[in-house]
Amino acid sequence: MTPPCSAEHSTLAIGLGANLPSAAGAPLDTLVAVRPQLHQLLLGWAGVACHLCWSPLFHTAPVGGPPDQPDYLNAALLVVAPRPPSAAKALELLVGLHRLEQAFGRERLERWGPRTLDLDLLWWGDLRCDRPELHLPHPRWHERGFVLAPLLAIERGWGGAISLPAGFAPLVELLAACAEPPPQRMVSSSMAW
Ligand code: PH2
Ligand code: MG
Ligand code: MG
Repeated sequence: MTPPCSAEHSTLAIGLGANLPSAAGAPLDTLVAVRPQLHQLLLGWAGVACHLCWSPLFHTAPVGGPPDQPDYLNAALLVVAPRPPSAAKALELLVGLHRLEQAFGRERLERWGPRTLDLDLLWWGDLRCDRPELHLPHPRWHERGFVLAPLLAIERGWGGAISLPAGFAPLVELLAACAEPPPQRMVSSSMAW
């Protein structure tokens, strides 16, 4: 498969996470259920078919938040988006991501607390956005194993470097610098979870 970088396309990354049951079931059921809905959201948002690359699922130890929260399931999604990145379009997508989180019972009670579903916009090309509701690139994406390990799995599936925003080290170096315990790939989940 071709790595997603060309003059007409920009790469957008989304992080997915869950560590509480939702109406859909356990975190695995939530992520399986949200996947086609997220696909639909992105098709509508882009206005044309866009190429999606899903990572495998990873079991990850919680980072931050209350000490007793359950482990997470995390994944990442790369979208080869046909438009030039813009803050207005990014904010439009953020609204859609928040709607999906709410549809799966997301409650915002405490920072980094447990959640039924978290959908984070990580970056969109080199777009910078510094608004209270959206910071791009996401300020911590590059130091979190639960984000980096899924992205690296996508990269390895391609066999070529995925295009990161300017100024970041390669994924493999970023992951090696992480202090967290290494995320464990879910053995039963293929790329088609
Ligand atoms: N999300 C957080 C805080 N801590 N830890 C793990 N393992 N996975 C997450 O998705 C996660 C977290 C805030 O969004
Ligand atoms: Mg998050
Ligand atoms: Mg979030």
